[in-house]
Amino acid sequence: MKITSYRTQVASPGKLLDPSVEPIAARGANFVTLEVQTDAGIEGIGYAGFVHPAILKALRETVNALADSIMGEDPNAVEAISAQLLDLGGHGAPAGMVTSAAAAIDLALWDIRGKAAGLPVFRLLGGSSNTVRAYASGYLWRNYSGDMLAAKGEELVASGFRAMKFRMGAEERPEAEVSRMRSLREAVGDGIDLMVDINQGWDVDRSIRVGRAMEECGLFWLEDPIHHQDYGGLAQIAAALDTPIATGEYHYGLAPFAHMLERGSVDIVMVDLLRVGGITHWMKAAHLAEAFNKPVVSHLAPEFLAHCVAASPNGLIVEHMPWALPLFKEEIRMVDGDIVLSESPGLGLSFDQDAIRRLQPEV
Ligand code: SMN
Ligand code: MG
Repeated sequence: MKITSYRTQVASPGKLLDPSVEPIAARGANFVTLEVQTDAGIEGIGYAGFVHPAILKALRETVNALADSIMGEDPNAVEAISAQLLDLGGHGAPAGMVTSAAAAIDLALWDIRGKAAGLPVFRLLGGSSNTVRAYASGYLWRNYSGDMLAAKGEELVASGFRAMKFRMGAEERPEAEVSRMRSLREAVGDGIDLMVDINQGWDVDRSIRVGRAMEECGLFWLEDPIHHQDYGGLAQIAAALDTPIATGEYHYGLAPFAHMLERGSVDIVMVDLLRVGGITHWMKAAHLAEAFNKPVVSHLAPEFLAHCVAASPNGLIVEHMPWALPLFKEEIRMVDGDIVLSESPGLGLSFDQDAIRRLQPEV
């Protein structure tokens, strides 16, 4: 089989959102879609994105340049193609935009491989269960009061979620942070798992102080309390708190995962699909975490990463973040708070071309 052609488009599902209510999502839900065709008549799809609209044009050009370079290649050669594409980005540390663009191509190649084998990607990767736990993300923002968190949390439980992530780190006083959290815990009850994401907003002392105070609410994890490259600081926090520390989403490539695991900086390894370099590299990070006896969890892109978490023996839970879903004809199927993967060959997804046409960015 040979790769014969491709097409990229841009789309901004963030346009569907109200920027005064969901500013981060409205600004960040922008994508370059990719369709890759082969001489076997099989087409694979992928995307790069979660970027500011200002970056979209350059990202699309990068995907185009990398895709141009693999015409005529065998789509099964995911390792060789990925190495070749990352090499084009220069030597040394992974280059951000090139890695994301290479990841989009890697996704499309896995889609083609699955379709050629007649298997959904999670089975091609060696998984057997089509069901994987999920948590709601992208609904409980940092600017929400305790009452808003409680109301939205109840809504998420009513819609079937059994776990959800909220954001903290905006309050001056630790007591105010803990009180927001108490509002959410009281609203959803003890049976719901709660994760909290600080997005690197604290320092080590504050993380330990507030982290200890929050332990009464029984957190599932505390995510990115401090800068992602402060391996020593994260190790201090992980040692001081009973709550597991989740980190990893900000890192590009595979090597940082080895460093954080060796240093004891992480309890729950979070891997971003586009920053790590696609499915090929996401699975390597998952296996690395497995060797350290640590669970792995996804970051964004649930429509793709549910396959990877389902296929990983140490796969714990999928972040159900809906930003890219308007691009696809298919919806994510949920039963009792779990994602149930489709048995369609490949990634089980197809782009909704009408939606992509409607979602053209303004620039
Ligand atoms: C996050 C990352 C990127 C965009 C929005 C939110 C957050 C997460 O860190 O973990 O989902
Ligand atoms: Mg996060």
